[in-house]
Amino acid sequence: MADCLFCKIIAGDIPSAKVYEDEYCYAFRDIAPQAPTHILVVSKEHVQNVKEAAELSDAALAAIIRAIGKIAEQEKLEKGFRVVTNCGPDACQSVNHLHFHILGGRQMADQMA
Ligand code: DGP
Repeated sequence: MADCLFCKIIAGDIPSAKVYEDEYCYAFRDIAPQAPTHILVVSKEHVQNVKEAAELSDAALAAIIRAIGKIAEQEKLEKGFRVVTNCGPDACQSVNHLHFHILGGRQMADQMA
């Protein structure tokens, strides 16, 4: 999508610290990390958020979930990690391209929000 920040990152038009890539998704370090490990896993196909994720193929959806597990292993998050996806204004979604935050490397707060 022409005016989408994450589409530009996937295309390599904006630099990013890549940690993983396959046919369906691309993962890179968040520019403003909220934990020692903070990675964004984005679908290569542009959909706005998890509500629109039903438009993706089953293969793409499965690949994204598998990628999260692979990245956690790669990043040695043996003690655990949190996966967050913000959807819409109440959730403070700031980039309207489906992405999952992987947060780890420290004890997460008991409360999620
Ligand atoms: P959300 O608020 O859930 O839509 O998350 C968007 C995230 O994207 C936020 O944690 C900051 C990150 N981000 C925004 N712009 C850039 C960028 O140019 N590069 C990288 N690596 N991350 C970005």
